[in-house]
Amino acid sequence: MKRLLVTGGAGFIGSNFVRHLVGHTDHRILVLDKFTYAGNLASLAGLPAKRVEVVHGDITDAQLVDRLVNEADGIVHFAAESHNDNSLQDPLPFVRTNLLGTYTLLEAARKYDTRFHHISTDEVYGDLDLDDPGRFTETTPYNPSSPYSSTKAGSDLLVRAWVRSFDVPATISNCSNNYGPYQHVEKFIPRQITNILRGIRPKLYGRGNNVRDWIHTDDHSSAVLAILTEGQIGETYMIGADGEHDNRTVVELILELMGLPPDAYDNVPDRAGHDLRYAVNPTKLREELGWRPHYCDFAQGLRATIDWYRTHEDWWAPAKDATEAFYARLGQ
Ligand code: NAD
Ligand code: TDX
Repeated sequence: MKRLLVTGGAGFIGSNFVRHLVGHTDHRILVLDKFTYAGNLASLAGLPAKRVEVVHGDITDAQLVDRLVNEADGIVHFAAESHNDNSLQDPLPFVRTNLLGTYTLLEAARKYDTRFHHISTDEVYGDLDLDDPGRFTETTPYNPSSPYSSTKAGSDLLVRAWVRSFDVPATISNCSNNYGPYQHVEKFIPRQITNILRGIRPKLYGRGNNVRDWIHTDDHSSAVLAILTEGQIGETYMIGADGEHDNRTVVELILELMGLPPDAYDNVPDRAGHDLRYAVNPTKLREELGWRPHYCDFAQGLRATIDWYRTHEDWWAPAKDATEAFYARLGQ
């Protein structure tokens, strides 16, 4: 492949993937991003203009998508409305972007027979009990809980149908919770780090027993590149790095790493329909493609992430007040 179209390439994970491509391949990269509140050109700063071109546009714009896909040898589709709490307040943008946007890209991929990789989430499988010994696999039945996860589940099913009915050469990956630099301050880990940097107490939903399976975003990117280059067309791959922790433990660890007492946080009202536990079994990816995560020590990855937010206030400060005003309206 020579020229890759990366949708949502100005977001948290998409921009990481663009940097990963620049460092590990010689592809040219065309970013298509709407620059919603979550897109940030500063996340792509410093990349060579010869390799990375940015188009400001919407994945539901069929004419624009047709033109860009016609020029591309492959598509990696990250663009989405991505935050559960937003989807509980206003689901419509999730339906538009995650469903209609994916449909629009698939139709163009079908027309030009273009390699398509769809980025999805472990949330499409619903949640697990805390004492369930199992983890999600590629054959776990879909059972999404929130407007966000239901639209991601719908987008996965569109991809599967376009593979089966129209032979679109597509793969899907379902990844667990990402952390690392450039993540929007609405999300759990950066919200707590930047709260502490601002002198605000971290906010834990409910009792904080909910478990998430954390992976560093660099590891997500290396897994996506492995699937894009070596994955079997029509297949789904789970991406995870054996990083299960409950939310209370994560908040306590952030407080400890930032030199504060472990109980210096507030319990706030729980999220509606809050999924209890996510856990990913990445055996297929490890055994079939030989992929391994680089970040195996969560505390070390978290320390580096804290350092990044400490030294990049110019990147996150513009979004902080509006984000906290949103949570204040919800009492969270
Ligand atoms: P993000 O919210 O940080 O970024 C999303 C990007 O998509 C932004 O740059 C935004 O401007 C762009 N976008 C939104 N609507 C668009 C539209 N209609 N047209 C073009 N661009 C549009 O999200 P993220 O956390 O980087 O997630 C990226 C992808 O990874 C999503 O598909 C998400 O479902 C998936 N995912 C995320 C996680 C996670 O932990 N964050 C885990 C698994 C999977
Ligand atoms: O302030 C908070 N306090 C809190 O306790 C916030 C923002 C969150 N939480 C909890 C809710 C979740 O149990 O922390 C956990 C993580 O929350 P989010 O960062 O909102 O992530 P989550 O809802 O788990 O979804 C994330 O992972 C899967 C991404 O946002 C999705 O895009 C991805 O699909």
